[in-house]
Amino acid sequence: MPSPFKRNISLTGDTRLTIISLTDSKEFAAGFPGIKVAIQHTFKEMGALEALGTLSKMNQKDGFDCAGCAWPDPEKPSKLGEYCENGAKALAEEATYEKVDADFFKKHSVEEISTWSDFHIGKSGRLTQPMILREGSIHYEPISWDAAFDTIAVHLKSLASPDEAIFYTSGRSSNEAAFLYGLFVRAFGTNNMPDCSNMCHESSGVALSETLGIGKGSVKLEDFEEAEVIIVMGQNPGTNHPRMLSALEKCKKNGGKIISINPLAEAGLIRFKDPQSLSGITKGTSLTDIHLQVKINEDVALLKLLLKKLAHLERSGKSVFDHNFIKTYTEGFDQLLKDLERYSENELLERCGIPEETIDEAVSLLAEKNKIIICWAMGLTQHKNGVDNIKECVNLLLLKGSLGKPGTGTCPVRGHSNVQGDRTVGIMHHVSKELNQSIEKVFGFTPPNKEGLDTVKALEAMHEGRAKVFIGLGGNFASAVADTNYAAEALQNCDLTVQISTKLNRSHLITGKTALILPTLGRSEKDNANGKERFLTVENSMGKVHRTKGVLQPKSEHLKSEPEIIGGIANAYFKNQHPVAWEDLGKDYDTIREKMSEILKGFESVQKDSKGSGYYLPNNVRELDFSKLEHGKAKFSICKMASHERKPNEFLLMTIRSHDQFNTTIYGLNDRYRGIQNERRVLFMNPKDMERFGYKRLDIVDLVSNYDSVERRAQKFLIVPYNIPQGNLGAYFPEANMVVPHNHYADKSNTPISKSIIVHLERSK
Ligand SMILES: Nc1nc2c(c(=O)[nH]1)N[C@H]1C(S)=C(S)[C@@H](COP(=O)(O)OP(=O)(O)OC[C@H]3O[C@@H](n4cnc5c(=O)[nH]c(N)nc54)[C@H](O)[C@@H]3O)O[C@H]1N2
Ligand SMILES: Nc1nc2c(c(=O)[nH]1)N[C@H]1C(S)=C(S)[C@@H](COP(=O)(O)OP(=O)(O)OC[C@H]3O[C@@H](n4cnc5c(=O)[nH]c(N)nc54)[C@H](O)[C@@H]3O)O[C@H]1N2
Ligand SMILES: [Mo]
Repeated sequence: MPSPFKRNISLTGDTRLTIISLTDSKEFAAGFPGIKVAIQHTFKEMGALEALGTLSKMNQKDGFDCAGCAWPDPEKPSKLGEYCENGAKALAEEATYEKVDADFFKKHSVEEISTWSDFHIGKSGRLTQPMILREGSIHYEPISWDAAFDTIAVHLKSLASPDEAIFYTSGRSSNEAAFLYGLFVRAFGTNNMPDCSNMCHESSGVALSETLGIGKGSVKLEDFEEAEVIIVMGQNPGTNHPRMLSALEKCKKNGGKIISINPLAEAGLIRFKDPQSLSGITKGTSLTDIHLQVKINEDVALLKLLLKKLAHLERSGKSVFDHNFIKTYTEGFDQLLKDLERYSENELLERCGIPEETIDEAVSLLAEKNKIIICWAMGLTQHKNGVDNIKECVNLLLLKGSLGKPGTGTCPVRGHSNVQGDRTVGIMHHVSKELNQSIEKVFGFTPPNKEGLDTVKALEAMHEGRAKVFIGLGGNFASAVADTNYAAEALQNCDLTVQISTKLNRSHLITGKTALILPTLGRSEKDNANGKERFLTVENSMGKVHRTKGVLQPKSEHLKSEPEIIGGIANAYFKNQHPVAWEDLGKDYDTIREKMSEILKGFESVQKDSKGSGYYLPNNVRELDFSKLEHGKAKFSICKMASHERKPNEFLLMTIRSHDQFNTTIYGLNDRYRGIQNERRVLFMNPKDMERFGYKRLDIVDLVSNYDSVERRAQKFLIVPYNIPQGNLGAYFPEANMVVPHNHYADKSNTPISKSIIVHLERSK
C-alpha cells in the first residue's frame, strides 16, 4: 500500500541568525522615536496620504476601533489622533498594498512558503480570494465562495458526531460575527469553541468569577485619574498597551503612585513621553515609584509577604484594613489571616528575591492609601498557579476595601481588541443553561448541553483523531498554541482545516489533508452592502460596547465580511432546513444586534445607541452586589505558592512579546526598548548566570525542556546579558513555543504555562 501523502512543511521557517546589534535598554517609552516608527511603518505599507487620513479616524467616534489592544478610548479623544506606535503598526499590517493572490500561490508552494520566516510570510500581504489546498497537492488553487462553503458542509456532514469538529476564535472578530458563529456552532450541535482567551486571560476569568462573581475587571478609565496607588503586575504596557501609559501619567499628575511588579524593568513603566502632548517634547513623566523585581512566578510569595506585613501593622494598632467593607461584603477574612501565619517572612523574602527595604516601601504606601487599582496581564495568568496569582491580588483589594468606589478596582488588561466581547456574546466551551434557554426561545432550536473542548483539549482531540475538522475564525492556531511539534501533528491529522483570515500565516501551511483559506475584510475597511455602509460593534477592556466602522477601500472585491462568511457556511450546511435564515442574517447586522439584545443582558438595541457613543455592560462589582455568590459575599481565598522542582542546571523561562510583534504577527526584527536590533532569536540572561555556566555574550544555545521524559527543543538562540533575576530566562513567543509542553497548564483555567517553563541550555551544534 502506498504510504499516505504528507507535505514536507517546515514548522519554524528560516532560523538563520542575522547580524544582531545590541544597545542599552531604554529608560522611557514613546516620545518622538515612537512617532517616527509609526510613520515609517504606515507610510511604507500604505503610502503617506492614506496613512495620515486613516490614522486620524482610528479610535474616533465616526471611525474604526484599533485592531491592536483592547485599551478603552478616552471620552474626549485627542485631536492629534488617538493611536499609538503599535496601533499604527497594526493598521499598516492590515492596510498594506501587498497582496497574496492566486498567482502568488501558483508561484510558491506551501512547502516553499513554510521555509520562510514568520516575518517574511506576514509581509507577503493581504489574502484576496478564497483558495483551496486539495488533498495530495502542495499548491493552493482558487475556489469560488459557494464551492468553498459546500466543501465545508460536506466535511461537517460526514462526521460521526458534531463533537468531531473544532471551532476556534481569535479575539479580533466583532460582537456580531462572534455571536453568529457561536449560534451556528450550537445549531450544528457542539460546544467545541476553543478561544484565544483560553491561552490568555482565562485564569483571570476563573479567579474573578469565583471571588467577585464576574469574570471581567471592574475599573473604568476615569478611575485611573482618582487612584492613589496603581499596581502594574506581569504586564508590559509600553509595548502591549501603550495608550495605557497616558492613563498612568494622569494618575501621577494627580499625585498617585505606581508600583510595578515585574522580573524586568520594562521601559514603558519607568518613564513615559507622550508623543501626543507637550510632555513628549520635554523629559516626560517618570511613572514607576517602586519597582519590585520579582522572580518569575513568585508573585504569590511576594503578595503573601505584603499581606503579612500589612496584617502586622494592623495588629500593632495602625488602621490598615477596611473592616467595615470586610464585614459587609466579604467572607473568609479570619481564615486568610490564619493561613498567612503559616509562612515565615524570611522564606517569602527569599523566594521573591527582592530587597526587604523595597518591600517595606511598598507596604508603607499600601498601608496608608485606600484607593488602589491592580492591573495585570500575561505575567500572572500563564502559570500553573495562574488562577491563584489573581486570587491573591483580589485578597489585597478586599482587605483594603478597594472595590466599587472611584479610583479602585480590578483591571485585567485584555489582549486582542475584542477578545472580551467575543466571550460576552457566547464564544465559550462551557455550557450556560441561561444562554441555551434564551437561544431556544428566540431562535427555536435546542443548543447542546455537553461541555465542549477548550484550546488544550481541542489540540489533544485532533492529535488523537477524535476531531477531524478545524475551523478558525481569525488567529494563527498552529503558532499560538503550546508545543509546536505536537500542534502540527494535531492539525495535520485533520481531514479539513479552514482559516477565515486577513493575512497569510503559518496556520495556512500547517494544515489538514484539505485546507481552505477564506479571506475576510479587516477592521479598517469599509463594509458596504447594496450601497449602504454597515457598522459593527466591539467591547473594550473595561466592558464598554461601542461601534467600529472602517474607512478604507477593501483590498479586494472578493473579500466577504466575517458574518457573511459564517452565514454562508451555515446556509450550505443547513440548506434552508433550519429555523434560522442563516444567509440573510449574516448580511443584516442590525437584525443580529436586535437578536443579541434579546438574548444577552445589558446589550442595548441599536436604537438605544443611536448616537453611537457606546454603553457599559452591567458589572456587579461596580455596584458592590455579590448576591450571585454563595452567601452573597465576595470571597477571600487561600492561595497556594508556586512549586518548581529544578535541577541545578535548570532555569525558569518566560516567553514574552517584543516591541515589534502582535502575537504571531511579526512587524519587524527590533525590540527597541530592550535594546535589540535585527534579531528575534535572543535569550535574556542574568550576567551572573552567564558567568556561572561559562557563557559569553551572543553565544548560541538551544533551549531544552524535559516534561514527563519528553525532550522538547527550540534551536539557536543568542545569549543577551540582561537585567533579569538569576535563575530566570526570557525569550520571544512564538519562537520558544517549541519547548512549551501541551499537557502542562494552569489549574482550573487550562492556560498553558507559557511564562514558567523549566528548561536547560545546550550549546547549539
Ligand atoms: N503591540 C502589541 N500589543 C499587544 C500584543 C502584542 O503582541 N503586541 N498582544 C496582545 C495580547 S493578545 C495580549 S494577551 C497582551 C499581552 O500583554 P503582556 O502581558 O504585557 O505581554 P507579554 O509580553 O506576554 O508580557 C508579560 C510581562 O509579564 C512579565 N512577566 C513574566 N513572567 C512574570 C511573572 O512570573 N511575574 C510577573 N510579575 N511578571 C512576569 C514580563 O516580564 C512582561 O513584562 O497584549 C496585547 N497587545
Ligand atoms: N508561548 C506563548 N504562547 C502564547 C502566548 C505567550 O505569551 N507565550 N500568548 C497567548 C495569547 S495571550 C494569545 S491571545 C494567543 C494569540 O493567538 P491568536 O489570536 O490565534 O494569534 P494571532 O497571532 O493574534 O493571530 C494573527 C492572525 O489573525 C488573522 N487576523 C488578523 N485580523 C483579523 C480579522 O480582523 N479577522 C480575521 N478573521 N482574522 C484576522 C491574521 O490572519 C493573522 O495572521 O497566543 C497565545 N500563545
Ligand atoms: Mo492574549
